[in-house]
Order: sequence, then structure tokens, then C-alpha cells
Amino acid sequence: MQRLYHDQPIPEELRGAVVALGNFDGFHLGHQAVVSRAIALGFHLRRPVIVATFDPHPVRHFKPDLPPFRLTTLDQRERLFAHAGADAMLVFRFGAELAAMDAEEFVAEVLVKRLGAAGVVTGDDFSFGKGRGGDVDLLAKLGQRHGLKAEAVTQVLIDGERVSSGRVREALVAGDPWSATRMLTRAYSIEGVVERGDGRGGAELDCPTANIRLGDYQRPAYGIYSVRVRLEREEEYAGVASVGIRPMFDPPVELLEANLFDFSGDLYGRTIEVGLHHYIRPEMRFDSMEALAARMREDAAEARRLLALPA
Ligand code: RBF
Ligand code: MG
Repeated sequence: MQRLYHDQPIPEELRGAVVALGNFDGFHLGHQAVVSRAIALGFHLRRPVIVATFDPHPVRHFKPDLPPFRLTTLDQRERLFAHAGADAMLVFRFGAELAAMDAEEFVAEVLVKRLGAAGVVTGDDFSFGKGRGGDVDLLAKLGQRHGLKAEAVTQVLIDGERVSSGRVREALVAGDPWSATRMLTRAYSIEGVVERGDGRGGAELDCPTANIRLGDYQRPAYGIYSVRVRLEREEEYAGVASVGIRPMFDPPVELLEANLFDFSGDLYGRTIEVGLHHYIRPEMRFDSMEALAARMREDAAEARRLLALPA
């Protein structure tokens, strides 16, 4: 799949595409509905399909001090869009220039002139342009003026409520990864490069862990989770992980530490993607390392049970 940038020329074969327009962080059910419709329309019109995304997130531009809130990295989004059947990902590098562009200019300059788009598909709550001045009605109106077909896809509901990135974040913060999984249609997954830790997990606790940083990801509730870990986007291992600051140790360091079941090998420097499946318990302080080690063994047994693995 090709990765395009809004301020760079786009290859000839991708001009005249149908564009799914939005942020698509998380690529939850609602996002998937928008992209599916864009793909159907692209098929019908015999046009390529481009899925847009923003990086950095516009909210980051306006509120730089906000705590991390991303549900996916750009690399993860690219894989999800490719898997859905898109031909290319278009990255809007959001900064002062885009923030200052009003809705009419965005349609005329970006969608029509630069992309030559044949169609644009959004969610029905989409807003765009300076001060979020444009909505789907304006997009349809401006589109008509330029011969650009604009469609807005209805929200997807789960349990009578709209699926949204905000609702996924709330579930994660509440220690309810299963609700996040239902909305995302996959486990919330944190990807990173394995760092060298203190080696204590393997040496003292009989539980070697692969450690990654949480980067820009939305922090889920700190605690212990059953997980599935993909190595280099290929093999997958079940496991148990702790996410948090490790209150047993000083100084606190925020990490995701995953123990992979039935795996032995060196993971340092390798990319892993850790899917959070079940929340087991919060992080705690124990009176001794033995007590922590004993509890970690129980956590591993519990994770095996939750993931329906043989003991
Ligand atoms: N650290 C804590 O300070 N408190 C905990 O409750 C805790 N639980 C853990 C449970 C599991 C399953 C794993 C893999 C790690 C846990 N840790 C916890 C982190 C542990 O202290 C760390 O992996 C080792 O010290 C190695 O750095
Ligand atoms: Mg470790």
C-alpha cells in the first residue's frame, strides 16, 4: 500500500480516487463502515480508494499538553487500511497551514485540485476546515459545485450507543478491554520495540518479560492483562503482561512488560504488538519479591484460563 502526504504531489494512477475522509484513529466499527462504503463506491466507479488520516492528530496541534490519547500508530493504521482493501493512505500532516484553511478552500484546493477526487465518504458527524466550520451538508453542497460525489455514513451503534474513539478510550481507562475489543473488532494493541530492562524478571522472578514504552498510546487502566503478542507481525504467542509503573520498584518507570507463554529467545530490538484481552487485577506492592513472584505465577495461570489455553 502506498503512503501519500497531503502536501506532496500524488501519483497519477491515484488521481480521481474515492477518498474516505476522517481521522480513523482506532479504526473502530464506525470507521470501518465509512471505509467499506468508500471501497464499494470505488468499485462501482472503477476508481482507486484512498483512506485519509491525520498525523499529528489535530487535537494535538490545538492542545499540545494533552496526555497521550492515540489508539493506533500510523504504521498500525496503514496495515488496518490495507487489510480493509484500500489502495493508499493519505496522511494530513496537521499544522498551522491546515488549521488556517477554511472548508471551501479545503474542498477546492485539496480534494478537487490536488487529489482530483471523484467521491468523498465521511461519517455523518464529520466536520472540517478552519474552526471546524464545515459539516457534511456543506461538503455535499461544495462537492456538487465541483462534480465531487459526497456521502455520509450513519453512525454504528453498539448497545444503543454510538461507537466512537472516545468511547473506546473510556472502556480502556475503565479496565474493560473487552468492550474496547467489541468496538475495535480486535484487541487494543500496543506496538513497540523491545527495550533492555533490568533483567530482574528472568533472573529473580522466573518470569522474563519483553518491555516496551507506551509512547503516544492512550493509557489503559494500569494493571495485569492477558495478552496475545505478535512478533515482527508474524508469529503470535499468548501471554500475560503488566502495564503501569511497577509500584514494587523505585523509581517508578512506566512500561508494558509482557511474558510470552512457551517462548524462549531474545526479543531485544524486535518489534512486538501486544493485544490486551482481559484485565486481571491492578498493580500492587507486595511484602517481598517471593510474594510478587507467587502472584505473577497465579496471574499467568489466570491468563491461560481466560485465553482458554491448556494449563
Ligand atoms: N510489578 C509491581 O510492582 N507490582 C505488581 O503487581 C506487578 N505484577 C506483575 C504481574 C505480571 C504478570 C508481570 C509480568 C509483571 C508484574 N510486575 C509487577 C512487574 C515486575 O515487577 C517486573 O516485570 C519485574 O520486576 C521485571 O522488571
Ligand atoms: Mg523485562
